[in-house]
Amino acid sequence: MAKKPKLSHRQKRQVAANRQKRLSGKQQSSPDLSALLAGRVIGRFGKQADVQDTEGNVVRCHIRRTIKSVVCGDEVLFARSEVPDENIGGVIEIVQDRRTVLTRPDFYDGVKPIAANIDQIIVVSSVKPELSLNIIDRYLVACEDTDIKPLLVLNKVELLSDDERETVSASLAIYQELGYELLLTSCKSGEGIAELHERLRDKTSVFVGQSGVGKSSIINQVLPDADELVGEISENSGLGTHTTTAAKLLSIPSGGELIDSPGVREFALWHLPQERITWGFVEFRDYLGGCKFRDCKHLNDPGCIIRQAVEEGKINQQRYDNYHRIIAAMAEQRPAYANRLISNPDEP
Ligand SMILES: Nc1nc2c(ncn2[C@@H]2O[C@H](COP(=O)(O)OP(=O)(O)O)[C@@H](O)[C@H]2O)c(=O)[nH]1
Ligand SMILES: [Mg+2]
Ligand SMILES: [Zn+2]
Repeated sequence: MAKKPKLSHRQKRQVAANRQKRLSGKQQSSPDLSALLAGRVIGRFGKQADVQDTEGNVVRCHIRRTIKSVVCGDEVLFARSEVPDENIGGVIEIVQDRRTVLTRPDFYDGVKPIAANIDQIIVVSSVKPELSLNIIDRYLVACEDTDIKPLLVLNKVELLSDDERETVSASLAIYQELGYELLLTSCKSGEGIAELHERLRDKTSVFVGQSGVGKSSIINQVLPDADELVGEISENSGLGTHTTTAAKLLSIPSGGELIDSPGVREFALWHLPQERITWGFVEFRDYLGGCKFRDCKHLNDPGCIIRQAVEEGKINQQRYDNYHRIIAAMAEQRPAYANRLISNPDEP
């Protein structure tokens, strides 16, 4: 056995001090909490993040290595560098608990956060080329999964005749009956735009929806400096594309904030397990656990009280049909999805 080395007095003191620190749970690098500043992450770039402090100053920060993830919208505590270099002005020390988080599936981690502290998801649809309730249902399921409140926006309504408008309003009434709010807008006539400004005030919002419905046009109306390209079809085309553009948090001049990126707009196209889809249909919740068989598919299974509720008119037939359409589409998509994740493991 090796002979124990003899410690000097100084070394002994050091060991005792280290031990004391370790036992009291203190890390040598623990930040002085009283010196930290509050801020919000408005952008993420590689190993750094831009943080906006309460006075509106933007400080590019390093991220303390012990922090697991920092995304756009995060509320953080950061320390200003004592000697700021020209690029880096501080270090993010603490990420506050997230009120809400938007995630995307990740091959390695299961899910990966992409934006945090969002108050509402603006689900944009349009009447032309066609209105798809199935797509709306899919977005609503994804919103329910995140527990972030959706606002349904139906755009391009100036294209409707009075009769068509009545038909469309009647078919969207299902959602209002379920408690979802609906706003009709037109970027051409300006209808509903003032109300949309009102709905964005004092909140952090994201816009989602299929390509061509008018998201960029609407964003240009609420963020005059955004200079969004209208008619661009590169984004939001689903599983075929993937994009590495990081999310940004933007201040709306009339009040409120927007978190935006092509990745954020692709939200809802991502895969969800079946039980989350079922949970996402709010009107099914009262019946969950009540079917005869625990693994009820709510299809032709005997003793299915969801199907029974549909037959009794308590659950809307179209919603029920869309539920099964979404389940089937997700099942079909699963293998393609896995391939996509394997081929792009480094996506942010
Ligand atoms: N008629 C009409 N067209 C619109 C309206 N809003 C957008 N558009 C058009 O719809 C197309 C797609 O718009 P865009 O904003 O690029 O949609 P995005 O793909 O969702 O970002 C463009 O040709 C726009 O000019 C609207 O309210 N009415
Ligand atoms: Mg666009
Ligand atoms: Zn059932």
